Amino acid sequence: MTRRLLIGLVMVMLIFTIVVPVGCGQAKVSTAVPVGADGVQSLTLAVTRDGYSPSSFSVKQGIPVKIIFREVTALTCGNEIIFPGDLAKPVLVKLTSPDDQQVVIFTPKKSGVYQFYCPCKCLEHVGTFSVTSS
Ligand SMILES: [Cu+2]
Repeated sequence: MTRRLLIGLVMVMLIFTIVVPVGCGQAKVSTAVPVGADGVQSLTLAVTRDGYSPSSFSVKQGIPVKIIFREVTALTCGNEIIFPGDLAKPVLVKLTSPDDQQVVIFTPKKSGVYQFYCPCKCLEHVGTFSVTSS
């Protein structure tokens, strides 16, 4: 009886050590933006009730990036986004209606991790993207 219980416990622990880290890792995996036929890395960045979608993505250095910013639902502060732009001076982009779309185009020159956020930098409106060389 005790031995069975012990084996059961070990099994449960094994499942947790295997499954839990994988689950956490998947949540943090950022969307790799593919290079389109036009030679541009295009990504639609939407504001949803839960925040930015995707909230994290990665692009390649030296290749133009086109961000199409839109919102899925009418929101409070989520309609404005501050984007690093050309990574030298941040740009503020503002959606005026739920149907509005704004485009930000820049070419990442330096690898690293950058943030984009709403003007009040509230918890759900902070995202990151990484610029990778190669
Ligand atoms: Cu916000």
